[in-house]
Amino acid sequence: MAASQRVLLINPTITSHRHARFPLAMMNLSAALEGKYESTIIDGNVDRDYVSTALRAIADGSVSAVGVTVMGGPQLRSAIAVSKAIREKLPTLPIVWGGAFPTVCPDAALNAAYVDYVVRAQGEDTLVELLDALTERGNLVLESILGLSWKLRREIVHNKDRKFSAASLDRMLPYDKLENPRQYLRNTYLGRRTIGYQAALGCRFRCTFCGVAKMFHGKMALPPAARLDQDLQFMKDRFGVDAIQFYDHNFFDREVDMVPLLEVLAKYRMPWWCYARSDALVNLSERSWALVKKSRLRMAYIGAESPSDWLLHDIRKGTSRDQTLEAVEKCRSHGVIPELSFMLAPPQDPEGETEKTFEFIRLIKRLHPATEVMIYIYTPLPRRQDDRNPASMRAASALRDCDGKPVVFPKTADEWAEPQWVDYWCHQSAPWLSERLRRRIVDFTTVLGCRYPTIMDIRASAWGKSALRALASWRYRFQRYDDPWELRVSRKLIRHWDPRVMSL
Ligand code: B12
Ligand code: SF4
Repeated sequence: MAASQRVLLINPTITSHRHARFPLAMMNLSAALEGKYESTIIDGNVDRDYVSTALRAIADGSVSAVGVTVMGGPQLRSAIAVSKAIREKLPTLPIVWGGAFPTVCPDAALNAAYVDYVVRAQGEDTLVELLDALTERGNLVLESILGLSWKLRREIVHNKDRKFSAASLDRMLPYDKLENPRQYLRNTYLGRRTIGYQAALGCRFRCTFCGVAKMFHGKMALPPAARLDQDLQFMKDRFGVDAIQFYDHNFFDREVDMVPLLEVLAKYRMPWWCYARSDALVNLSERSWALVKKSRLRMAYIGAESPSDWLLHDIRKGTSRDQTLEAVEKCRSHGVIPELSFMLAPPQDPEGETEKTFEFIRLIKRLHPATEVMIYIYTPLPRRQDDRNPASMRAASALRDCDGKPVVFPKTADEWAEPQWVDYWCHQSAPWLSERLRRRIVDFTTVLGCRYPTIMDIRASAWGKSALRALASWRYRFQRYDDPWELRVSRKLIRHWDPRVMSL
């Protein structure tokens, strides 16, 4: 592959144009390729005909490899569609998958005729080395590329993991590679021109259920304050950005390291949103809370997960029920909206834990009604086929479906794209969830969402939200959640959003 040849980087459709944010994975990869390989980005969130665009781009033979970013769930389907189309048109063109799905399920990804290489976890260095090996630049051979999974005569080979790297914190993102970067700025409840941005990399925790832990293995790096300052100034001057959604896996790290970043944010005073842990917020000093307030943090997404300390311990979350309550109180007293996410119906006691969580949510709503609540089903990550760790093997073999049969996870990308597994990946369903319980959770979520319409939905009118609230109040008060058909209909009429699917 000559330097003039191109790598096509594709972000398959995952959300509507209205909710599209910068395709950060592709932008980071493109920045890493700079000076070594040319790259073109196709974003299926803004280009709804991205498959045809990709086929046109490869037609003249100048593209030497295609990189596709893949999150499990709906994006897997779009990734399959574009990869199949490319394979059909140019069967010898190498197709590389990377991102959350292939990192967790490299075997399933490679068990597809339209995927040649899987890059696990951080992709920058692995992709460059893979391209070097494919073009026979230097002496690199596939066996030596860390973080790569590939096929050797139909056998899947997983090379060793690559070590965590903070190198991308030194690179500016190539906004000019995108067609009209301004189309990614969104009117949200945070601001008129909200941007999706990642400051820090990774997370130092290793919660067993979380894909981030599989990607970073407990490693994390914060950007220098000067870098954050430079980026915010750039985004403000260039795009007129007035609000930020931080896509950092976990924004609040050790307080001493956070203070310089909070000082930068306090300088810009743009409303912001981020992921946070309850223990970090609870332990923050009053001085730092003052900075948080000054910087205009509007909402913090906190993985509360469960009110049961045994489950929090089981999933190695490292936080407790009391810390969740304390974090809610801290947020309330400092003018920050806590957005709590919960994982219902764990396989150990789906019904009991679900009812307990409903009660806990009701308690929190009494303490701080503005708290936002995100309800998911607990869906543990599938075990990698070569993972022989006794604890993960035990946990996997303990999973049973509603009929008591062992849960068998899909072995191919196509199987993962089937509706029940898309739902699994999106935390909407699980094999041990009975239809009755699934219905009850959906009904509770509907009643709760109507009784307390989300502030993130700026499309529904104020009167529409008030009507929903009034309509849902008796059901919520008397806990009559079953079959709230009138709320379902009203919700549709009012065109109320589901932030779990859309993001802000
Ligand atoms: C933004 C985002 C979204 C957006 C999508 C973007 C948009 N609005 O335009 C939306 C809101 C639609 C979304 C949806 C979902 N998301 Co999401 N999302 C994220 C988030 C916050 C940021 C992703 C990002 O841009 N990261 C920054 C880039 C630079 O990192 P990256 O993507 O990991 O890329 C690096 C590597 O993975 C690799 N790489 C990635 N792609 C490729 C491709 C190639 C070729 C190579 C070589 C390498 C490579 O190299 C990159 C640079 O190092 C992440 C959390 C996070 N901070 O990553 C969750 C996250 C990826 N989402 C996740 C999930 C589960 C989902 C959902 C499937 C379910 C859910 N309920 O959240 C839904 C699907 C909903 C639906 N449509 O029905 C999980 C994945 C976990 C897992 N088990 O795999 C994450 C990690 C959140 C979490 N902590 O659980 N999401
Ligand atoms: S703290 Fe959050 S991001 Fe980090 S491993 Fe746990 S759940 Fe994942």
